Amino acid sequence: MTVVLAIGPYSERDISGLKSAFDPIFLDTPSQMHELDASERSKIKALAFKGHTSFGVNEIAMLPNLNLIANFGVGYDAIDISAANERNIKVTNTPNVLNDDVADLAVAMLLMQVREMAQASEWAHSGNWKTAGEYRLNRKFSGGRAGIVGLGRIGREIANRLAAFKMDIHYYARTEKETPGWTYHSDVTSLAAAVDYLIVAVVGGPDTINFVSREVIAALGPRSIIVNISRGSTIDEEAMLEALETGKIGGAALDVFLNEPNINPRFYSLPNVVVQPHQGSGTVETRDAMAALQRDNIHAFIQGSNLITPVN
Ligand code: 8YV
Repeated sequence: MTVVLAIGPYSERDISGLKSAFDPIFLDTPSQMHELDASERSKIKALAFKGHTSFGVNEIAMLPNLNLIANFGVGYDAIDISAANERNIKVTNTPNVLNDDVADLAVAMLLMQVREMAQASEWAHSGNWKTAGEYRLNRKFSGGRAGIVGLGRIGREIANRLAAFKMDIHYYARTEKETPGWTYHSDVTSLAAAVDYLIVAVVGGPDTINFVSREVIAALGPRSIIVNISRGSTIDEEAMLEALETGKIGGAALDVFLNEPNINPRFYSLPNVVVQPHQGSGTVETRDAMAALQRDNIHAFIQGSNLITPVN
């Protein structure tokens, strides 16, 4: 029988799905592998991984007979793919099933920011509406200029939604796509200079660290808004914080941060930032679909059939 290890902050639903499929050993974090003795660890063939704690060379070395890492999530930047390749370990992820939710949240956060919905809600909740009058006028959303950084599966869903808001769509991607009416930029700084809203949907990992650099942020104007639903690492966070604090950009709507959940406390006191707790894919329906795809990949591995969504 294939021994499966499950590491990560799994929900009760995920735990019962994994239990009935594989009866795995459960750990909350990779560091808890030290609690298993060497003979237990050597029996583990497949890992059901969830979360954003790094799983690198040292962690892989603790599982000498590991052949599969099935990641719960489309982004697998926590996993060292070169280290996995060295050991011929296959890695899978959960693409596509979360595109709608993540794109929905990106658009909702942008709309929330532009229409000042949190502040306006507070205005009504606090009774100010009755005592102090109407909430201040804000800004028209439809018809703006949107720049998508990364026109992959999720970026395209975001662009499609913003196009329905009659926005002028600009995008950066490694290569130009078949997108009539949308404007391609081969570099992110030129994209930033052309738009009101910069929506970051590029993959995380070593290749995209600070992809939205200080220079890119400087190319945005004082009314611009940055949305990030990818990874905290894709934006120069220090440069963004400075730009937000000094009014060089208008605002940000962020679902992802460096060092989650211990995010930089400077974000807490910024009135021009919408902060979400990395919940892009966080609906019951989508998390169920992600869990099912993770299990299906493990089943395929056990049966010796083709993996459904391999990444290496
Ligand atoms: C997480 C995500 O996977 O899919 C991704 O890349 O960032 C999320 O959906 C989720 O938070 C579980 O860790």
